[in-house]
Amino acid sequence: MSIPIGNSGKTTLEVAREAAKLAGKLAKERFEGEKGIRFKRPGDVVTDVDTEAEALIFALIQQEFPDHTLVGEESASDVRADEGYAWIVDPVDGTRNYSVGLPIYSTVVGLALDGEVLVGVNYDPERDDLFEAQRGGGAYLNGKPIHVSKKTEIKDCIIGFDLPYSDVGARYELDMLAQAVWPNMGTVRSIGSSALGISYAAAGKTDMYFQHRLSPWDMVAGILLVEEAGGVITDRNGNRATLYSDGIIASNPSLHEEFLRLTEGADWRLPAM
Ligand code: 2AM
Ligand code: CA
Repeated sequence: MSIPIGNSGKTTLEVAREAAKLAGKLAKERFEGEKGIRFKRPGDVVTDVDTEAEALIFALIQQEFPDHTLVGEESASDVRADEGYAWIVDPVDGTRNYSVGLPIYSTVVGLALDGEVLVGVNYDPERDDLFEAQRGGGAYLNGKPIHVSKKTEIKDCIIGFDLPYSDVGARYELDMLAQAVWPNMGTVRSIGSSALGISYAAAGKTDMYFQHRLSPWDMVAGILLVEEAGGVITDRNGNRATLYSDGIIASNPSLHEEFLRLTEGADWRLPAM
């Protein structure tokens, strides 16, 4: 699968990295100030910074790859991400954290060809952490290779998850954890940024990450990071993750299998309207 080069001669990975850092730095600069917060629906927040950061990223990508499709949470969310070359952008993942001054958020930039993710970057400006992967080239955090957890039993694990916007989906997650997993597990972390949550599982900092419902821009970097870090990332029923997967489970192969077995038949497998 050929990974394109930009007009200026920069590689796709260089452009993705530059775009994510540019937007992440803007978000960090504006972290303390007035951000213009609005609710799109209950639980789903947007700020002026999200919109401005997305425009910055789009402008940079357009210069380098004028023929490619742009998909973004704030200004191009209805554009298909799985047709041709498509750049998929979340200017601020974890906007709810960002809006209240919790410094746990990141910028996601990825490129897919016909739905197959080729390059994915997730940049956390507060810690200056850069997660990146290119298909077939491994996954990295700040230039060092990362690998999923080597744990083999859920009883020893830190499980990351976040609640979806939907109350029904959130109820399914909480019931599934309480009825099928807890107390034979280590502990949980819900940090409010699914992009960082998946990246931490790719890096083996946590042992697993799940979410009932996500969007292409939440998952684009994570799908590639987990696969390139030796892990498995699927939808709630165990099918290989795509940009339009209904929910996500990311871990190493053996924990992933145990989790699927434990949660077999749980309402969590159902879609939430
Ligand atoms: P956001 O911050 O970009 O809005 C918190 O629940 C995490 O999951 C955040 O990364 C949030 O993205 C994302 N998220 C929650 N519910 C979602 C839904 N129904 N669809 C897409 N993303 C969701
Ligand atoms: Ca977002």
